[in-house]
Amino acid sequence: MNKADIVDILEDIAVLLELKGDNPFKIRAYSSGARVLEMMEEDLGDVIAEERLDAIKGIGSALVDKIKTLYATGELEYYTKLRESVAPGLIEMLEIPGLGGKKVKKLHDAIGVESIDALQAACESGEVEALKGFGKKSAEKILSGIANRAAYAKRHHWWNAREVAEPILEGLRSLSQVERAEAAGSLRRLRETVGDLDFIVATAEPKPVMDWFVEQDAVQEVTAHGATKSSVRFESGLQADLRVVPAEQFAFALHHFTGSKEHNVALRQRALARGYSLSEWGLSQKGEEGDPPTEIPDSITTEKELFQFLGLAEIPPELREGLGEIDSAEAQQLPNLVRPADIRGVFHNHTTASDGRATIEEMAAAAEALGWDYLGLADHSKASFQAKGLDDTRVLKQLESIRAFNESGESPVHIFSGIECDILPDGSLDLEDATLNALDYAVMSVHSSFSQSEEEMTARVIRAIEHPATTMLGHPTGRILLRREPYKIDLQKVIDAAIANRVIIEINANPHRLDMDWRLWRRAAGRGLMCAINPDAHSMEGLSYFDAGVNIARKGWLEKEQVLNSRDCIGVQHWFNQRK
Ligand code: DGT
Ligand code: CA
Ligand code: CA
Ligand code: ZN
Repeated sequence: MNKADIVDILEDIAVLLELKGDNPFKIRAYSSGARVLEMMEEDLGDVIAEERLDAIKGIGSALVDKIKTLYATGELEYYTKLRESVAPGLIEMLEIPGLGGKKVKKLHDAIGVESIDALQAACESGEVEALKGFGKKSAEKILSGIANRAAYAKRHHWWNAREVAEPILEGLRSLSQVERAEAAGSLRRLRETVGDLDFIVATAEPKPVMDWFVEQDAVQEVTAHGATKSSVRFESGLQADLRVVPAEQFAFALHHFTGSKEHNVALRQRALARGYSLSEWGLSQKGEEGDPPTEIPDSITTEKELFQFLGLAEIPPELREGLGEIDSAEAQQLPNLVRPADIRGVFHNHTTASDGRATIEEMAAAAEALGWDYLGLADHSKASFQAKGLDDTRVLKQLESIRAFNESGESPVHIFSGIECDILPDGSLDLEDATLNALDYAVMSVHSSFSQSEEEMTARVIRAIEHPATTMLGHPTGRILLRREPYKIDLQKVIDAAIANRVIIEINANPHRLDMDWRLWRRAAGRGLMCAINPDAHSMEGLSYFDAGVNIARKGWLEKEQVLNSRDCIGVQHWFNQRK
């Protein structure tokens, strides 16, 4: 078992012990042991092999054997037994944002709740707010946490959904009976989260295709197994629908089940206005008097032909949200969307200097493998102490290392030296001006005091944007998809300030963030806001998240010119210099 998973288990043990009301010193031993292990720079395998784990400060003797066992076997009886000794309902309650082990135990001891439903009832009846240490506000917070959890549980991050979808699509395409197969729905529209997967297959022999689909190894439950539609559920809770159609209906079915509903409604209206009715089965004449409509061609086999028949340019799936794409397609003014191949480097990434897992050299090698010209490194600043953020001295030391690396000529990838500098609660910056000025660029981000009022947060971020050293604003709402709501902030004012100060806003491409949201980009970029797509990579593999960021840029109607990452090294340097 790898180190990160072991850290998770040690943290779990601490929470479970809290739930049981165990000795606080013992609990702390696990949670701080987890911290120490997480921060350990050496390879865990080496440390274990050389019998040096006991010598590491902060890893107590009770933990040493457990870490070794987990590393060697991936299992730990103590942990399994501990989990079994706690009511599953209590463990589930921990998923409610804001509820930790201590609070759940208090609630359990005081009013005996052992499930989320019971807790919800106790909040609604006023029992929780009457408890010492809780009050009306926390009862309300628990209720909204329960509501969010229910809504979140139904959806999945696009990145994970795609990982499930890809092998299914390959499997379908490899069946001899399958003529065409595509994934449709929100996955194809590149939405940030996906409710369920939708597959469309063209075949003359549905049965073996349906059988294959419901018999896949990963299927946990078959919820429908019909002649034209089947549905299954995987272990993660993600569900998938498969619809099978004859080849001549494929383009219509693919279009219909790609959606969105809003887009479909608009396209159907357009068809009606021209004398046709459009459905997932095909096009037919309405049979009303008036001008006889144009003959329907013998076959429409692609979406492009369908759009053309209705007088439109082909609308890429990611623009099909009913947000004006049909008007643009009619005027032949759809954007020429930025593509993954346009990306020549990314800017917001971490190394082992703060909380990343790879060195400058390793990150550069990963960027080279992606074919990039440059890579921006932006480690955390000191206020992010839990991420080992850098103080001024360490920033300047890293700058020296990056210079030396560039000068060594050992890599074709140019490293831009940056920083992800904390925006402090009052909007001032976490590093000296002289330090920030010495760097190529600076990403400013909020990592603390998330519960400020909207006025405070907006003023805080705008103050940072107005600082002359600011190049980019990082993850502007702090949201974690399906886990943490955005903090309160007036993004329109932030966008105005960014445009006025020529500050870039990033699309944080981490699949759990995708922040700033795609819904805001079209208008903002139209008004002159520059975008940067940043994977916020904490490892070599993390760089590949840039893809998810390109998706969001495309959903936001962005063209290459509106994305700094499409410029070459000189173009980027030029932008940075201009800001200074
Ligand atoms: P999801 O699964 O919630 O992430 O979102 P979608 O868009 O994948 O929605 P889903 O799976 O319910 O249905 C796939 C597509 O089928 C949807 O985008 C549009 C089409 N569709 C489904 N129900 C309706 C409907 O009632 N009216 C229309 N016009 N289209 C529908
Ligand atoms: Ca779907
Ligand atoms: Ca569906
Ligand atoms: Zn950050």
